[in-house]
Amino acid sequence: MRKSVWFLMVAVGLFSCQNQESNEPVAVFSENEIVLNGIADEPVWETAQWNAISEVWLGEVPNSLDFAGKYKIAWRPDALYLLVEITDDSLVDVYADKFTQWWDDDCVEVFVDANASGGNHQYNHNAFAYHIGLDYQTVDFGPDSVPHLYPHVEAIRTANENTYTWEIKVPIFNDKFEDGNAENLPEVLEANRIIGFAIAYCDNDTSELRENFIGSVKVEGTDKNRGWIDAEIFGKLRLK
Ligand SMILES: [Ca+2]
Ligand SMILES: [Ca+2]
Ligand SMILES: [Ca+2]
Ligand SMILES: [Ca+2]
Repeated sequence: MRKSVWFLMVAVGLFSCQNQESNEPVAVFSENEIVLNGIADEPVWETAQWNAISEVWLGEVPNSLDFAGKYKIAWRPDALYLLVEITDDSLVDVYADKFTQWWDDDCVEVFVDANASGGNHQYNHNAFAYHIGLDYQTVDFGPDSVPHLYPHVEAIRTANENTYTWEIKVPIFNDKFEDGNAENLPEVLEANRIIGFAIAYCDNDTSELRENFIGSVKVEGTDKNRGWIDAEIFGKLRLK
């Protein structure tokens, strides 16, 4: 085997290893408090790596003006912190009522499974699918099969023309969480913990129903809109 061919094979091998790693995002520890202001003004956002939001779960592959998205993750003992950069040509809030077809308005959707158990979470708190609307109200179904607000998820975004930077705080609650109970406490996070995680964007521009739903993880099979029911499709996030 010629040396140059051998070198090429090693290089391709290294490249695909790196790609595999980027499919399983890593959350970087932040020693500093993270101030939610939609600005990457904390040192941790310089060290955390971008991860893609590019897997089509519903609709067609959007062009980069219609939608583009990427995110970084940091953690502190009290929560995960996300920096999400979304390009979207039109922000729409079709359904003013927060509990009417919230998934058909533009929203960032964050999926977390505290113990990475996977499994069904449609009407239980084995995992959460937080739909964070443009008004920052966060909605998911509860065990009573009706939607609830989850104000423990906090978000703020800034705009630079059609590119929006969201900074989001997601405390991690386990399956003992009770809707309406003020005593729920988030888990205290520690290094090397694994959390089931995915993020997606529901993009609507001019339609009655959302036009695209783009996620961070590849979902096998024809029905890719399974994250709101099945935590099995989430990725595995490691706290570094
Ligand atoms: Ca900030
Ligand atoms: Ca769009
Ligand atoms: Ca779980
Ligand atoms: Ca949109």
